[in-house]
Amino acid sequence: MDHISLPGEKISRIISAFDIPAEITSASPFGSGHINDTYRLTNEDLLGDDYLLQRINHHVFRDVPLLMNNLDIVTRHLKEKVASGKNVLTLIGTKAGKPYLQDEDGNYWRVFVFLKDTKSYDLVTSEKQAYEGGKAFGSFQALLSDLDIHLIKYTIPDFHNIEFRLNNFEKAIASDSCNRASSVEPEIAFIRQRAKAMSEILEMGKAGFLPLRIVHNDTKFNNVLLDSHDNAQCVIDLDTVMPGFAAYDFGDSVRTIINTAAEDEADTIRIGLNVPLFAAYTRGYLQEAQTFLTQAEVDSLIKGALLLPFIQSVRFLTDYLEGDVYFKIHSPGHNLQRTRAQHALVVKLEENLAALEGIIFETWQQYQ
Ligand code: ADP
Ligand code: GN1
Ligand code: MG
Repeated sequence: MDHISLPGEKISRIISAFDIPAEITSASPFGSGHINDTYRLTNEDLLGDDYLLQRINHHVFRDVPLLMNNLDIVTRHLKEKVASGKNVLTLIGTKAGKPYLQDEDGNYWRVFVFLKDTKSYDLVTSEKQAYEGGKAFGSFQALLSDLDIHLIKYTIPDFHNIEFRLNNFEKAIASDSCNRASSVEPEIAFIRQRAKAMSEILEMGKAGFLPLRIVHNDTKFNNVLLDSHDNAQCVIDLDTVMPGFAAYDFGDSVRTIINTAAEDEADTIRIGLNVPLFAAYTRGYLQEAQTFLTQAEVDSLIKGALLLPFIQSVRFLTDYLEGDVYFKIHSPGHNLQRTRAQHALVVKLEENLAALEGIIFETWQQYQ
């Protein structure tokens, strides 16, 4: 065992509890997710499958058995519908026949087959990548559109509920447990100014104009794997697959695709809009989602594109105010830097909203 941040002996014991049909020679930290801890497990047989070990963050996902049950239902449904079950996450159970392991410290672990020769991008650089990502997330929603929504439970209630997020934000300001509120007054004001306008999707949903669907809820671009030719291979990170609105997924992808800089760019001057990437993503997404989207949902997509960076900024700033307890950070002030980057993106989106909406409608017309 090498490259591990947990003691080797401990991780070896965890790995050996799983029914992995291979000899594992190393476990290395992998990926850039903000929530779970991920390790790539290397197979001694270079031609055989590698595996991916994850410690599920049970402070974020409070009911891991419920989450794993969702995952099982979703992956089974996808495998039944996708030819040969290819391009769907495959879980490896424990030797005791369970889908996850709980260790003596109370941590939850699971293992997937590692999808070799794939890449996940934190930053999108080509129209091909954006188009392929759009197809992957559109087809993901389409494939789940006939699954009984009542089977899928909420792993994090109110995940994209803006009222709930704003309430938590106001509570964090009021308690100001880390004495940080006075140093972020401009960012607080930015959020308060826009709070009301951002509740449109929620209101449309409450009024029954938008159908609840099974959606992914965490469609940032690094949650789709592409192959070496940038063809989409698999949608991953299924922990937040829950009932929600189609516009949430569209908006979260756009948040990461259209931005000319990273989600946490410190130099906000570098944050701009890459409109051709947005157009390519929209083309891929609507190509697949046209089979089930209603006109009201299509009208809501642009609102999702504005809401998701906004709600993300509310969550980052709340976490900053609460002392960085939710998102992994890589430096002090990281959550504030992320907040500012999302605000810069919201401003750019606001300035260009009509043009972006025009692209969505033109693309939609082509598919009618
Ligand atoms: P997090 O919730 O922390 O974002 P993810 O499930 O997204 O966790 O996994 C983190 C990273 O690991 C992904 O961004 C991707 O690069 C990689 N990854 C996840 N699942 C697989 C897989 N089955 N095969 C190959 N790489 C994977
Ligand atoms: C988290 O797990 P990851 O890194 O794919 C978060 C998302 C945020 C994202 C911001 C369960 O996603 O909601 O949009 O960070 N996931 C959870 O980068 O909170
Ligand atoms: Mg992820």
